[in-house]
Amino acid sequence: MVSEIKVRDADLLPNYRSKMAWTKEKILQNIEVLMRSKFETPEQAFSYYDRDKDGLLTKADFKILLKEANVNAIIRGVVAEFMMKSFDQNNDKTVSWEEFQEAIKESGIKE
Ligand SMILES: [Ca+2]
Ligand SMILES: [Ca+2]
Repeated sequence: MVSEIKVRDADLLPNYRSKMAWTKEKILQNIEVLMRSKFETPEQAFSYYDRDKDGLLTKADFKILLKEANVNAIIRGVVAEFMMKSFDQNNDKTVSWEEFQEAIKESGIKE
C-alpha cells in the first residue's frame, strides 16, 4: 500500500518529494524506525503511549509518539489529527488496541 502511494506520487508530481520533505511515506518510515528501535512488540508501544493506562490512545498521545519519531513540531498536530482519523475506526476520538493493531497491519509496520 505504501509503495503504491510512492509510485503514484512520483508519477504525478515529480518534484513533490524534494519540495515536501514530510511525505506520508517519510512519516511512516520514521514511526517504523521508532517502533523498531524503542519497542520489542506493538503491545509495548501501545502501553507506553497509553500514559493513563485506560487502554485508549488520544491525539495528545500521538503527538508524543510523533515527537519521539522526530516529526517536525510544526506539522505534528496535523499529522496527529490525520493519524487519529485513519486509526479511529469507530469515531470515538480515541484509538483502542484493536484499532492500533489494524492500523499497524495496514501501514506495513512490522514487529
Ligand atoms: Ca489512554
Ligand atoms: Ca476508536
